[in-house]
Amino acid sequence: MKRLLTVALTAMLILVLAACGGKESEGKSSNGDGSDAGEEKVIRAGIGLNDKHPQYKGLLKFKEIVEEKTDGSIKVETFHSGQLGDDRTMIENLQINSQQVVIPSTAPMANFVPEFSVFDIPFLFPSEDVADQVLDGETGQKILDKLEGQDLKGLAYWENGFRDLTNSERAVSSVEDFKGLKIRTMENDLHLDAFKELGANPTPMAFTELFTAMQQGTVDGQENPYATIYLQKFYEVQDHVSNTHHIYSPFVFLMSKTFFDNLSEENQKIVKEAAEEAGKYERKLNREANEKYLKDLQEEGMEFTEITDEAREEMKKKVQPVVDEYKSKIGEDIVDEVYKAVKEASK
Ligand code: TK8
Repeated sequence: MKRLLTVALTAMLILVLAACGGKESEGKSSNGDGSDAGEEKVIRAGIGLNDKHPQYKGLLKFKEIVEEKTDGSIKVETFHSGQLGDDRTMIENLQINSQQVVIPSTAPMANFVPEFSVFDIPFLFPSEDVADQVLDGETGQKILDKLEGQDLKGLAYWENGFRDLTNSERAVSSVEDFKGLKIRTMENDLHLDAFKELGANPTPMAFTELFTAMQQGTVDGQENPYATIYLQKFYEVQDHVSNTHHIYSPFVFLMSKTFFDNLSEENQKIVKEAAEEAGKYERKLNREANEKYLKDLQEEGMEFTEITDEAREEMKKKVQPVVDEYKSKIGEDIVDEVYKAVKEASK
């Protein structure tokens, strides 16, 4: 019932937004030759995290660069904390151009472009540096190009970061400790199956519902980088944190393809470069944040449990059957290509 109501409300909202968006673009339509000179355009940009998070600071940087370089002919309106919807809803908003920018984790993207799930392979990236090289290189670009078939334009990769487990039940130091834990996962089948394989009892859920679910005990735990755990105040409802580092989660900077295609070539270049530059800034802030916040989480009363290399190796072995199973679903070629790029970048 609740779900039906949510679906109905979302549909209504999309209709209303589409109606407004329609009017707006009529008034500001391009000249038909791809040139948008002299017209003011508005980018509605939304993210899931709050305004304290490096993701939002990065978005403000994008706004600053775009507005400056286009002399204000492109305005960027920013929305945080899922004000425009959860990741999946916002991606759908882009497809109908009722919203122009979103920066989701790559995990829910797999529901649109299966190849994105390659980044959901546990323990794929050994370090942030290797992730940067693969994502910013040819392989990363190849995967971004797949978005065009979904009316989306991928402009750059940003960083969510290495994900760590928190819960309110017990200290987790080994595979055995996952047993029966009710863990929220992102809306992604590989994540769901990997946590099942570890013995947990996972539930996929939008990020916007997570805090309440933990507060009410619908789930025992979740996994996200320290920056998110701290800045979203998850320590208020979670007691334990372990440095599982089980997945490196990229963000992907998406633009509505309809909107992008209607920009002049010059403005296309400006938004692309702004997304990349703001992304570098966001990655830097994010890395500083992730370094700092584990200590702050402990100061807020969370108990930290160290995962040894052996325990992490055991987790990796345990989920290997899931990885093997998904290889063909994701596409053998792309999986092999990413493994090769990781190896190359790790040298
Ligand atoms: C924010 C999400 C979030 C992600 C998740 O929109 O869902 O857990 O890590 O940060 O993209």
